Amino acid sequence: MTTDTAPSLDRILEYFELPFNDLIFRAQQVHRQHFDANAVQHSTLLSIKTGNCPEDCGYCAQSVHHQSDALAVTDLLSLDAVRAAAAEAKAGGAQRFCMGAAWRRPHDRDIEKVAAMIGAVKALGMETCVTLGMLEPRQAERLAEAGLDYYNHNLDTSPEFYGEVIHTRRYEERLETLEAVRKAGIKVCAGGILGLGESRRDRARLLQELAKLPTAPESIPINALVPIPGTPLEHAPAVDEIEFARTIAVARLLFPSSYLRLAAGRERMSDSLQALCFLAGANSIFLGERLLTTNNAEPSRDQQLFSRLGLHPTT
Ligand code: SAM
Ligand code: DTB
Ligand code: SF4
Repeated sequence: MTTDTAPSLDRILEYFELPFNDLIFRAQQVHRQHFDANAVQHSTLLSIKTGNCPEDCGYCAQSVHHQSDALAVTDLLSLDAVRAAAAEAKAGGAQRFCMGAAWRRPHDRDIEKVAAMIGAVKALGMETCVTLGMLEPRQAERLAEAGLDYYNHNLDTSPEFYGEVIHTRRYEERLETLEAVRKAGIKVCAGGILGLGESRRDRARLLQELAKLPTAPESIPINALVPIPGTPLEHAPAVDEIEFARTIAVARLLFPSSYLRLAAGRERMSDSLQALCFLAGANSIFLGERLLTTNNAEPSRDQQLFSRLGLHPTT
């Protein structure tokens, strides 16, 4: 989808307002035209540098501005530690290994260390993704040279609601990093979080902003807020489950050939809600015990769920 053909906000809201059965049916039709409807892509996350982040994202355990007691702050992990975690993730069935660092923007010396990690993970035969905060164009080019497959950088919410949640950077800066990543030839992973206290209109605007990118992100994570004690959003109410599934279905209609990841928040979701999200067009998840600082859905529970639903990993 290009900027010229990006749907209007009214059109997106019309999708949201469709009778639920019609919306899910349409999303499922589009999904089947572009994907094996029973295949789910598996990624595993590792926090390679945890905590002490100067940004103040209201949802995040890792900001220096919040007091999340349970957080185990670390420096950048060693290459050996990353290689071992990636090998374990591969043995657990992950196709892609995603490494996250709590930086506002990396130093060039960090980029060199992460480039070595990318090389080590690729040598295991896995796809790589990193999320390191804002990037300069030359840093994106260096990561591309190292063989990086995906860069994750989320818009998180609508431009209008953004300032309610994050005060230390601008929406435009997120868009600039996405542009640098795209220009460097790295695939884009960009999505958002539901449950920040945003309205349906904000959810529609987030999807519209993603659709306005010159090329649609290949991967779109939809996170459900994991409320973290000590953060400003610790008491934010969960999004209604039907609204959550609607958002996935609308995303499927707008991004027919992108992978839609049911990302953070699955630990608190019922199996039925996850099944509904797969029906609505979600076809990617994080697999493994941990996300970055919080627990993921239990691997054994995931196995049972996939078996009950007849889902198999993407080949
Ligand atoms: N520091 C980098 C950045 O923000 O771009 C990379 C890591 S950051 C933790 C990656 C993404 O995780 C955020 O953009 C946000 O969408 C998601 N995230 C962080 N904390 C979350 C939470 N408590 N619940 C759900 N998603 C969360
Ligand atoms: C994304 O959209 N979700 C992941 C990944 N990109 C880096 C992060 C989820 C973090 C959940 C909260 C935590 O574990 O700290
Ligand atoms: Fe830092 Fe990323 Fe957390 Fe924001 S989401 S506080 S940038 S680690």
